[in-house]
Amino acid sequence: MKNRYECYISIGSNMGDKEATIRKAIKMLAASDKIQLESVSSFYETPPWGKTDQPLFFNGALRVSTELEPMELLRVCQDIEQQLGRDRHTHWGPRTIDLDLLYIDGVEMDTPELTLPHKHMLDRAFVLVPLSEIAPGLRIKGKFIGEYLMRTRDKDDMLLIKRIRQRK
Ligand code: A4P
Ligand code: MG
Repeated sequence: MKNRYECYISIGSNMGDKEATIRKAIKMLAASDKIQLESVSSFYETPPWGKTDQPLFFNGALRVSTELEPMELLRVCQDIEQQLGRDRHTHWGPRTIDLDLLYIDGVEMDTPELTLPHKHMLDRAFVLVPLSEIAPGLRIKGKFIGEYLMRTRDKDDMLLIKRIRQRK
């Protein structure tokens, strides 16, 4: 039998109709017969991190279960980004949609194409706040998500937009 992976994915947008694009991306992921959508966090409006002279983002987090290998899942995410008009130009710059793989249970890797756990996830409130909603018990490098979250600076500037779906 094939391996199944439990994967956490971060989703973000700061161009166009952010909420509609995020919803569309989630639908597209869930439409794959190899990917089961298990949980979706609330969406948050978040101040831009890294490159600060750009519009506010919408961010959320997802949990999926899949038989796809990590690189295959990344390709599916990149495909969805492209179909939704993602243009890769500025590093950390504005984007219609961004799907990042955060964490895959039991997988650690560090290649230019894919680093797991995601190398900036533990410093970013826009990742940790939605993730802590859907994975309060998740431990990364020996610590709970909430412990990393307490150390981030930008967590109080995040605004909850709406709960879009209850956890299963
Ligand atoms: N890559 C390596 N590891 C991963 C991974 N775990 N998940 C490679 C996804 N991709 C991974 O990504 C660049 C390369 O990273 C890809 O070729 C992939 O193979 P990209 O999406 O093409 O480019 P990018 O997103 O501009 O760069 P990067 O470094 O991924 O930026 P981030 O980290 O995604 O940051 N502020 C707020 N509030 N909310 C945001 O969502 N996002 C960013 C972008 C900056 N500031 C933000 C937000
Ligand atoms: Mg990215």
